[in-house]
Amino acid sequence: MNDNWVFHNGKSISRVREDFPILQHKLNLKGGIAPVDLVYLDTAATAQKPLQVIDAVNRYYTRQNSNVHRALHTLGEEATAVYEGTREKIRSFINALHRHEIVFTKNTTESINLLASSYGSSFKPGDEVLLTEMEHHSNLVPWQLLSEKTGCTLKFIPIDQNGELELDQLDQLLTERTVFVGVMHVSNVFGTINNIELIIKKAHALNIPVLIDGAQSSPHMQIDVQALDCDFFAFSGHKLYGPMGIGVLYGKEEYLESMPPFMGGGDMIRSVKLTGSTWNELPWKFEAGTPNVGGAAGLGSAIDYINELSFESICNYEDMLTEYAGKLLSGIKNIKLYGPDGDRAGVFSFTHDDLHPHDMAQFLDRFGIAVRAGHHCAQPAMRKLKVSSMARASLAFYNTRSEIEYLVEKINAAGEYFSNGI
Ligand code: 7TS
Repeated sequence: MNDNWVFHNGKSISRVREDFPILQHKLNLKGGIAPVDLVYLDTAATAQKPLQVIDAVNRYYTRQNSNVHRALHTLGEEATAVYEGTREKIRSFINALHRHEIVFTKNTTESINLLASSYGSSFKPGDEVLLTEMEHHSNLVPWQLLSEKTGCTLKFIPIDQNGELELDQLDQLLTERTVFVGVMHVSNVFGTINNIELIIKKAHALNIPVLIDGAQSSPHMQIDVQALDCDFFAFSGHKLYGPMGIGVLYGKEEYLESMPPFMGGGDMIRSVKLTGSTWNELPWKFEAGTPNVGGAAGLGSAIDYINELSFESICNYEDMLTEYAGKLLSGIKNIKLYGPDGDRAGVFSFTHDDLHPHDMAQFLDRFGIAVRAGHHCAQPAMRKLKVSSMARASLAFYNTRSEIEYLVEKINAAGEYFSNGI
């Protein structure tokens, strides 16, 4: 056991864990079992929040709450500064060229719906949208809805049994009919890190814009949208240690400028007559109605928190944890671990020969271990692998090697418990 990692700012892993109140909290289980420590291994679903984020939301509602962009009073100016300040933090965090290329949404799902409804509104029958078979439903269903509306066709880069993209098919799949490419950066099922650089390069050679779904990559990898040269990048604040209800769509200025509004209402207009309206400039053209300013306050604080620990330091620690977890989990008898053999993210989906993933998740829960079980909102990928459900452990920098050892111990115990015919 070696849990003595120290982050860039001198904080040890145990000190970092103290920043997360929920990790200090005992879990009250059903059935009269004594309260247990939480072992949170479900960060791919949502990340826990440090006190700094919770405090920022609290501070916003206790001292700064006001509507943005419209009040001339002090509080209104302060709330606007908080909201727009977070936009700048995000710009810098993903290295976008302009602040107005950062559009606030509710989450990754809304970012992709915005894009499909707005950018996709000009698609015609015969146009092709290229996705992959591993997409989360949120980067699939909005395009299916668009296809029903516009008659465009959806095509898919296939996946193999390791949950990796068959990129040798890319040249055939990208055609003169392809008008858009959307691909996830990191798989929330397999932990695959997709070669998006290659996909972007090949799509751009044919002048096709590319969306990267960064829901699972943005919290665990340094993102540089200019270096990637992606045209759109979507992610969720709640997976980035921020509050729920705030997300981001990054888009290159030239594309966002050309796109019609997603929703109509207050703040997104320049002038309104009964007979028609004109639109506000970027990014507000896409932000109709009162936004989630408290969420922005929390997300800004989450980015400050990450920067204080240093993203590089976080990534190094998570890489070490991921390698350790991969080694231990792949050594467990009777489980099948999905995903690539080599480089991967800290997302480990598995099935057990003797018990259903839901039984596995419920068994682990009795020991305070939170893992997800199910189809992980990626039913086509599961179907391709002929699996209806998987259990999934996912990591973050607040996890420890001893937690992984505990998980492995209890997976083994679950196997024994169920193979004894109980
Ligand atoms: N894209 C990917 C790759 C995801 O993993 C998720 C959520 C989404 C999009 C949607 O994010 P949202 O914030 O809009 O809901 N993934 C998961 C998961 O794996 N378990 O719960 C949510």
